[in-house]
Amino acid sequence: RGSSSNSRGALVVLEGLDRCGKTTQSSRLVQYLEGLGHSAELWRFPDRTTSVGQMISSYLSNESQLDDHTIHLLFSANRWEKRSLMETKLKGGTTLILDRYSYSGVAFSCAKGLGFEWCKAPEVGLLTPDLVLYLDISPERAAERGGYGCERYEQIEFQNKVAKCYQLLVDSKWQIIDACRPMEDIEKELQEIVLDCVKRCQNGEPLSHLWS
Ligand code: Z5A
Repeated sequence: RGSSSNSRGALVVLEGLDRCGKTTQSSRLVQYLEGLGHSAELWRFPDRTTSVGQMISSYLSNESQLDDHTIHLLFSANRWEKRSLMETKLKGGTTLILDRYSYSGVAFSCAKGLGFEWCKAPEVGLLTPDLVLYLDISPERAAERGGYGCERYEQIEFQNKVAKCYQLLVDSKWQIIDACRPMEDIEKELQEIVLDCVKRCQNGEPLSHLWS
């Protein structure tokens, strides 16, 4: 419970295709952890509140056009501008639940045809998550959920390519979650996995950097 002076918070990332349920589940996870007395915050990328984030937001809503490489680097810059605060929060004992992170950056740009290694390069040196929860759903099932189709990237064919690129990023920190089940079932499964991770981090598991 809570955090002692030498324990740190966990860095937990939720990833997946559009409408897989990341936002729903990440806010429920924060509520759950806070209910247990842990310090926890929900962060999302892109963070549309910064000036870089506003450029990204206008690109995503098709109000502006940018070269694919340029927007890729802006997404990355948007993570770099939060990096030191992220480290401070984690070292201060706060668990961060992230709605998207570097994996989205690589998967979405790679799906457009940019090189896999080129896409990874600007992420090198950011903090490595302790856990990546991939909410697995087909683009067809996701499209049946509310609000699909308003932003750039929200097309089934493109989302299929993104899913394939995500598979190239899977490593030992990942857990693949069946996201087609009722919200409450997914919620329960995530609670167990995340609590276990929070405890490991409290016990001193060191922070590391992408992608080394
Ligand atoms: N992008 C990028 O290219 N490069 C980067 O570096 C980053 C991102 C960080 C914006 O992301 C776009 O930016 C995104 C990737 C790209 N493009 N796409 N696609 P975003 O996170 O702002 O937007 P989003 O992916 O479209 O997220 P979303 O719309 O907020 O979806 P979600 O968070 O996964 O799902 P949700 O809001 O929790 O749920 C969607 C709906 O489904 C909602 O009505 C829920 O009530 C419902 N739902 C949720 N769970 C369930 C279950 N289990 N059953 C039934 N219905 C459910």
